[in-house]
Amino acid sequence: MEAKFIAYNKQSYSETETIDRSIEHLAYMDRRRTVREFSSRPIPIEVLENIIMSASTAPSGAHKQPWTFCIITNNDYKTKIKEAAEKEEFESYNGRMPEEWLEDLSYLGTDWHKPFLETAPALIIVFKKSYDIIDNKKRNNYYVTESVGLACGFLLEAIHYCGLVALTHTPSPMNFLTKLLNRPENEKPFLLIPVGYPADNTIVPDLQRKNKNDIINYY
Ligand code: IYR
Repeated sequence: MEAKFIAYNKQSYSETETIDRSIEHLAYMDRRRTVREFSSRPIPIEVLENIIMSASTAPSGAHKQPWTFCIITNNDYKTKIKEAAEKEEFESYNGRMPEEWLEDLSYLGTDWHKPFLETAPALIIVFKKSYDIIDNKKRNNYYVTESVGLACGFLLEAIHYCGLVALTHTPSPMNFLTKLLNRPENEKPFLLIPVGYPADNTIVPDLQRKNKNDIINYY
């Protein structure tokens, strides 16, 4: 394919403005928390579409955009997903997860019950596509996990920007979603993200984030 280039639409800030923006953005991002209790207040479909389109602005290997998003607002689907996820999670919490893993999770208070899969007004299920099918031919995608991970990061930021909250849920194994949602063979479930407004008086674990010295190395 022949490359076509256009002018980059840049934004210019002075050094002080850049510093101020970085401080503001850090404070804003630091307010994001994973939330497990949702209000049932519905989210306008336009909002769900826009946050997904924000996610889809993420960079991807060879710009293949190897992702699909399913929006679940239908109660029957939510119930089916909850039942299937809890069945897997029950097995995970009762034998599949090693002792160390359970110990690492104990302070978060998670267990196999997943009520948020029904209470959240919307579930966004992210699928990764290891290949595309174009004119009946398989076309490879690249750095699929990295690309879809980046898109999910963008999605979480968009959710936060809208004053909504989310939970990055990882029922394991997740292949029940492929069947339930009748997804094609080239799509694999990646993350299940309930999205909504936080329930009144929601509490979150009192976590500390790592500090600069723990995560940054200077050379
Ligand atoms: N998938 C399970 C277990 C779980 C695993 C990790 I790592 C977490 O940070 C939280 C939960 C669940 O969703 O409960």
